[in-house]
Formats: sequence, C-alpha cells, structure tokens
Amino acid sequence: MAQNPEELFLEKIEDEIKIEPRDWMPEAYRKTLIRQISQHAHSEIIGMLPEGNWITRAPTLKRKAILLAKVQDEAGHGLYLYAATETLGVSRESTVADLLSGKAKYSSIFNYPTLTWADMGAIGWLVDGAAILNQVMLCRTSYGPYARANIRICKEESFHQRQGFEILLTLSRGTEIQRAMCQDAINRWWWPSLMMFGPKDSESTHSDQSTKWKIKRQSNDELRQRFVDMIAEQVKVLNMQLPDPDLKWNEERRSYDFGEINWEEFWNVVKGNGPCNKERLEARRKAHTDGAWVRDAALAHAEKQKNKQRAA
Ligand code: FAQ
Repeated sequence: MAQNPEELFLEKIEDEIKIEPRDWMPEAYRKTLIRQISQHAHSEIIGMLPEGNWITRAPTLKRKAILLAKVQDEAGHGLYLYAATETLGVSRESTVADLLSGKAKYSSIFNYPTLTWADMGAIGWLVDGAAILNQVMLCRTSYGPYARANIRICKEESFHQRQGFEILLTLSRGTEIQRAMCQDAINRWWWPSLMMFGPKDSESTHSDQSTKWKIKRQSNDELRQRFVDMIAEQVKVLNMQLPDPDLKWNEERRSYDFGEINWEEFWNVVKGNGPCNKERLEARRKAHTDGAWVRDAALAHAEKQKNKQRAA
C-alpha cells in the first residue's frame, strides 16, 4: 500500500491508472507535460499556415472544401491541446504569449515552404503520417487529459493522411509535369518529416524521464524506424522514389536501413533559422493582433451575462 503522494503517483503509473488534473504529481512531471503539450498545441496552430497558403489555390472546389476542413481540424486540435495544458495550472494567455515571443518551440516541420499543390499531398501523407505514429503512442500517455485529446486528434489525422496520399496518387497517375511535381514534393518533405520525431535517442534530453513516467512509450528512433518502414512500402504504390540512396531492406532486422539525417539542419531550424521561421511567427503575431477585437467582444459579452445573472 502506498504511503505518501509520490509513492501513490508512481504506483498509479505502474498500474496504468491515468493521472488526472486534481491528483498529486511531481513538479517536474507537471512541467514536462506543460512543455510537451503546449509545444504540440503550437505545432497544430502554426501547422495551419503552410496549408492555409493553398486554400485559395486548390485546383477544384472539392479539393478546396477538403483542405479547408483539414486546416480547421488542426485549429480544433490546437484548442483541445491548449485546454489540456490549462488543466496543469497555466493560463492560455501565458502559453500563447510564449509562442508569440519566440520562447516556446513548435515542430520544425512547419518552417518549410509549400511551393506547389503537390506539397498538400506530401504534407498529408508524410507530415500527418509521422504525426499519427507519434500521437497513437500518446493516446496511451499517462496524463488523462492529454491521452483523451490525442484519441480525438488521431481519428481526424487518419483522414488527413489518406487525403494527402490520394492527392499524390492522383498526381502520380497524371501527366509528366504532374508526376515530376509529385516527386519533387516527396524529395523536399522526406527528410524534414524524419526530423519530426526529434533528435536521436542518444541526444534526446527528455526521453529517459518521460519514458519512466510513461508520458512517452516508444523512443524517437523507434517511431522514426516504424515510419520509414511504413512509407518505404507505400511509396511503391505511388511509383515514386524516396530521396535516400541508402534506403535498403535489411532482412536480418526485418526493417529498412536508411541514410543519416542532417542534424545540423534540424537544430538550425529548431533554433529559429529555418526557411520560414520568421514568416510563421509574424503571421501568428498578426493574427493575434487582428483578433484582439474578438477576444474583447467575448469578454464584454461574458461580463454582460454575469451582470444579467446578478440582477435576476
Ligand atoms: N521540432 O528530448 P527530446 C502535427 C526539441 S503535430 C522542434 O527528444 P521530447 C499535426 C524538444 O522539444 C506535430 N523541436 O524531446 C499537423 C526538446 O526541446 P526543449 C507535433 C523539437 O519532448 C500535421 C529538444 O528538442 N507533434 O504535425 C523537435 O522528449 C499537418 C530535445 O528533444 C508533437 O508535438 C522538432 N521536431 O520528444 C498539423 C507531438 N523534436 O523542450 C498541421 C508531441 C524535438 O527541451 C499539418 N511531442 N524537439 O527546449 C512529442 O511527442 C515530443 O515532444 C517529441 C520530442 C517526440 C516531438
């Protein structure tokens, strides 16, 4: 029988009982979750920008409606995740302020430009594909609100991945120019997608502790390998190539070997020096300023309702 709050906490983790907002938790566990969940929320919100860039230029009305729905889904994911962060005792305002000031991180992947329509396919197939592998693991994370948010997110992400693959499949069966556009998008998004899983396990600062607390259940490298094994098969259906001369099936490991990731590029992007970091933050700052009247109106409305209730 557990004696003190810490023992009780560890016993729950051991017994696969979710930790809930009112439960006692170590301060470092709370801080790790705030860091990870808020970074995840920011990624969803910043992640709307590269695709938002193509809503007005989607090739058909149907494609436009699908893309619009997908980008709206990302906004919803951001909101579930900001709400999950709030259950840990930090305000939405301070979390968003950390993003806008450049203090908080978000996924490196969203600092690359979307140059052609094929990029919408590559993002859905590769970026959502990588995100799902990570988020399926997070459906079983030890903190209840984060696990439940991920369950909802994953349902929508699987539609996102399929719609991306379908865009590329259509292009891959099209004209020479469309096929070249498809291959070019795969070439540009492949390596940044592999970087989404984070640094190598040997360089990952948080993995050991997060695994002990069952926040993470598979390592960065394990998830990356699963992604390579999945995509290396799916790319054959597209009749396209992954841009890695070292990609090769390893019969002994029953997995694909693959080439070395450019970690210098990864850290450069994480530190704010990727192709679109500045542009992404500026777009969010502008949206925040332009949306000030909505927040003011919502507050004024809430105040009015409160006064009405008081008067009644
Ligand atoms: N980019 O010790 P670790 C999506 C940082 S959602 C930037 O291994 P950890 C949906 C890391 O924060 C995609 N920074 O860290 C969508 C840490 O820095 P810190 C986002 C990165 O937390 C699709 C440092 O490096 N998904 O795509 C990255 O144990 C399409 C050391 O790393 C999530 O956020 C990176 N790629 O493992 C939307 C999932 N990788 O905080 C629109 C939740 C690492 O010490 C369109 N997050 N760093 O300053 C996670 O699962 C984990 O946080 C990892 C990193 C696996 C990302």
